[in-house]
Amino acid sequence: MANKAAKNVVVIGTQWGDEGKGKIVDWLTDHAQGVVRFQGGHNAGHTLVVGQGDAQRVYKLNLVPSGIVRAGVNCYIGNGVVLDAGHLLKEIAALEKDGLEVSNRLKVSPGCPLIMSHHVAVDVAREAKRSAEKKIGTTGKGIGPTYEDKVARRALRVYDLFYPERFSEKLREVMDYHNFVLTNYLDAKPVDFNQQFDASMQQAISLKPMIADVSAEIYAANAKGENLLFEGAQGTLLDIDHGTYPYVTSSNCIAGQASAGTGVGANMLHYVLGITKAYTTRVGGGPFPSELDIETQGLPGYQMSNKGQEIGTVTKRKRRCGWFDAAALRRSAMINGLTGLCITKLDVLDGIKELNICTGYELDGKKIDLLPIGADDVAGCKPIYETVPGWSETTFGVKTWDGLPKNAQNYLKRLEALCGVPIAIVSTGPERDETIVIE
Ligand code: 2SA
Ligand code: MG
Repeated sequence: MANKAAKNVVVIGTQWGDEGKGKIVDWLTDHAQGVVRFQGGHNAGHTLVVGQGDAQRVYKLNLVPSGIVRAGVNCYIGNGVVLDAGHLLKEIAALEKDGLEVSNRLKVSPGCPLIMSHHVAVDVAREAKRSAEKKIGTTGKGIGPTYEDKVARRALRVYDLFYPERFSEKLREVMDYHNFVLTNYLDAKPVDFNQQFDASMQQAISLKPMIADVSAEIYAANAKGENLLFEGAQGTLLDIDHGTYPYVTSSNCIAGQASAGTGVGANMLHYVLGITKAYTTRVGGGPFPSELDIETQGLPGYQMSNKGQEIGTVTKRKRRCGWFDAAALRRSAMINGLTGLCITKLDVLDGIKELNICTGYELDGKKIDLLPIGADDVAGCKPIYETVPGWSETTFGVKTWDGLPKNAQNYLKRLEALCGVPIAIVSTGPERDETIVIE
């Protein structure tokens, strides 16, 4: 039986990603002994700002869980993550160069499917072939094709790396298949078997000490009373099943995946914290009902884009921006079973005279108050807005609820009421102490 004293939190993005999960995971890690990734891959970009003044450090993480920047915290990569071993080793080397201890605190599941050169080639070639309006806008990291191989039961997984003969045989078979697709359907060049095989065998040597039965390890850690944080990547509306399909990523990004993507029972997930930006952003293609113009100076969308520094951490693409969408949040609250919300980047809205909140949509002549399923219906949604007054004071770095301007408090209370989930935390800046906890 898991120790009842342990309190585990699943940190989930409730929108289209980039809600500021990394900072909150880092902040919560003060009370945790382990941080676990359970889906996605190095398409994720989590930015952490630690310390002040000259001592300030900014860490950008893709695969390594955010807990790594706290000394003594164990980090785990669960089976639900698709692993680019070369990328992981580079990320570890860069963090270790920065003075962090990584390899002795990071454990990787042998069950992770491996991202390899053929997956990247297929991802990029497919995107290139799609017409402008059909582009998913993937990060080009090979995420989709690797999850496809997993589901098709032909993926090479981390444990295969340690059996060279078997690895070679499987790799040849799977590469033949992908090279056929690349050259016959995607007008692209084939990838080289020897190059991938040699690289994988090299990576295996460095990875070996980090391989562990993550499911058993975190179960044991929890039994000792250690608190765990399950760190989501991307966001609910990018979930392969529940998101704006097909404009989604290829993993389940919702809270329940923390169980399947690590191998722990759902009863070990005690609290689901939904990280929610005070407005909405999306990077890549797909429908976005409350989207705004981000290019015209002086307009709210421009402010969100520029003040919010809304640029993809991985791909450096400009993120699309728009008003807060409460109807999308309601969907998100439902499918994640959110216990509480953490609102981030409130300060980005400082100075906007009037704020719109999308409370529902008009779809095919009917009014609805819940984001519909699938991209086609979402694309047909005309947002219905409620307008509330903004505030002129700065909320940046405010550390108490009472320190927030009245209209900012009202805005937050309105979001809470519309989404039906209590706000537990408000983040007012990237640093650890720029955080309001609501009792
Ligand atoms: P993929 O590469 O197959 O997962 O892309 C499919 C869609 O998922 C979106 N996606 C993301 N959206 C927001 N943030 C992500 N991480 C990076 C970041 C993205 C970046 O932190 O900024 O740098 O561009 C992320 N990863 C995947 C992607 O845009 C596609 O719409
Ligand atoms: Mg991100």
